[in-house]
This record gives sequence, structure tokens and C-alpha cells, in this order.
Amino acid sequence: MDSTLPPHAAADWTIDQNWSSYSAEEHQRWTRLHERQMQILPGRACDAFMDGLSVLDLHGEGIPEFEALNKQLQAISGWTIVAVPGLIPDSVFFEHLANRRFPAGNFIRSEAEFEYIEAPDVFHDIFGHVPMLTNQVFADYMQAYGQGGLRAMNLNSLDALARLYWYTVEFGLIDSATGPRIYGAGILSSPAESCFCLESPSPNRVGFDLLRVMQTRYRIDDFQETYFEISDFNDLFHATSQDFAPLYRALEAAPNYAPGEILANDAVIQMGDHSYTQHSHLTATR
Ligand code: HBI
Ligand code: FE
Repeated sequence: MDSTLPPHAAADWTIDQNWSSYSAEEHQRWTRLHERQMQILPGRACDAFMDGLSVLDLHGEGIPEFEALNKQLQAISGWTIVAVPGLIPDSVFFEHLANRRFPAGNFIRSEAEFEYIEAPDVFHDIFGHVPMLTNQVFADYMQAYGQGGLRAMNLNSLDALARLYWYTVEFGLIDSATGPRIYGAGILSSPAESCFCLESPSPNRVGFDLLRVMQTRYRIDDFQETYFEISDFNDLFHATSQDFAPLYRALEAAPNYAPGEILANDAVIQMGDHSYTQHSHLTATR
């Protein structure tokens, strides 16, 4: 990403949301994106997400004002949303998370990108990520993740941290009494992947394991080939509250795995048939 600080941004890359500058079409686009997800997510998204949506009254009439949202969010879990122009440098991102500030893009995807946008826009960040920050344990995990990220900067282990974020915060699944449910924002903001991850025979579904996730490459612009499932959010919080240094030493010698690989000691929940992957153009992995 381009790491030159934009002229209108503060030193921590924050900008004004500039809510009054959104056009009627942009507010309408948010409402259409929201309506489409609300057709799909009941019964697929986890309870924590659905509860967060309703308690923050993210009911979908246009792009929310961060200031108003922050009054509610701060009272619930101490988190606030800060507006940023797009992807920001890792160290700045981790610093915000470590201080319970969630960086959210203030722009909304264009009509041409309605189906899919790779960069995190305001719909992905606010609709996908923010409702989860009303869940206390998940909110604490996100802060612990930011603190872990700052430590990782010195241990040169950003790949491992980025994979952990990707397979949990962006594409994570959680068990429930009635089967797996979605908590990852990358899925929650995508209509097709919300169905694919739970209903397609193609992807693997494997029980979450910290080291396994940190060694597994991921696809950046296509459906995931493996989804990792936690039992509850404490699994995540405990995974990140240990000292990462010995883990990184173990990782240095350990192999990396391809996105669709299954390992002998995986807790396999679904052995995917990779029917989708065989027909999709193979994308870059990280
Ligand atoms: N910047 N705005 C923004 N949003 C992100 O999700 C983000 C980022 N910068 C870095 C980053 N994510 C990654 O380092 C994490 O996935 C680890
Ligand atoms: Fe995201």
C-alpha cells in the first residue's frame, strides 16, 4: 500500500468523516447493500453480530454518522470508530486497535464495485466489523490483537499476524447450537461468500488452532478455501493473551501451508471437495 501520509490526514492517518459530503446516491447505495445482506444473514450470522446490529440501530437508512455511532459504541465496549482514507500502514493500524480505536474507511464503493470491492470501504468496515465490537470478549480480542501486532512489528512476524487477522476477524466462523455461524467481516459484508462458506461443499472447515492459522496462506481476492471455526470468542482471546515470542520462533522453522491443504492433526469439520477452486482463476496468496 502507499504509505505516504495523505495531505488532509493527521499524523495517525485519521481524517474527518465528512458525513455531509455524501451524495443521495451514496446513501442509497449503503441502504441497498444493507438490505441485500439483511436478506441473507439471519440464520447465517452469529448472534453477537445480529445483537450488535440491533443495539447500534444500524438499520440501514444511509451511511451512518461515526460521531453518533461512537456515542453508543463507546458506552457499550469503550471502542470508537476513527475515519481513515483507506488502508493504513500496519504499525498505525495496530496502534489504533491497541487503543480501542477502529479505523474505518470513510468512502463508499462505486456503483461499478457494488458486487465486490477489495479495499475496505465504509460498508465493509462499519456494517461488517463494528457490530462485533459490541461483544465484550471480541472487543477485548481486537485490542489484544493490536497490542500483539505492535509486539510483532519488532519480531518481524507480520505475516503470521496478518494470517491470524484474516482467518478470524475477516473470515472466521463460530460454532453454535444450530451449526456454524459467521463472525468474520469479510464474509458478513459479502452476499455470495455468506452462503458459500456455510453451504458449499467446496471449502474445508477446520477447528481453529492458532499456530495452524499462522502457517496457512490465504486468498486475497477470491473465496477462502478453508474456514477456521472457534467454539466461542474466549478461544480467540486466550489465543492472543499468550506471549507470542516463543510462537514466532516455532513459526520460523515451520512450513507454510497452501490455503486448501488439510493436515493430519486438523480437527476437520468439513473436508471440502474444492469444486469451486478448480474452476476459479487461481489468485495470489499471502
Ligand atoms: N488498514 N484501514 C485499514 N484496514 C485494515 O483492515 C488494515 C489496514 N492496514 C493494515 C491491515 N489491515 C493489516 O495489517 C491487518 O490485516 C493485519
Ligand atoms: Fe476488514
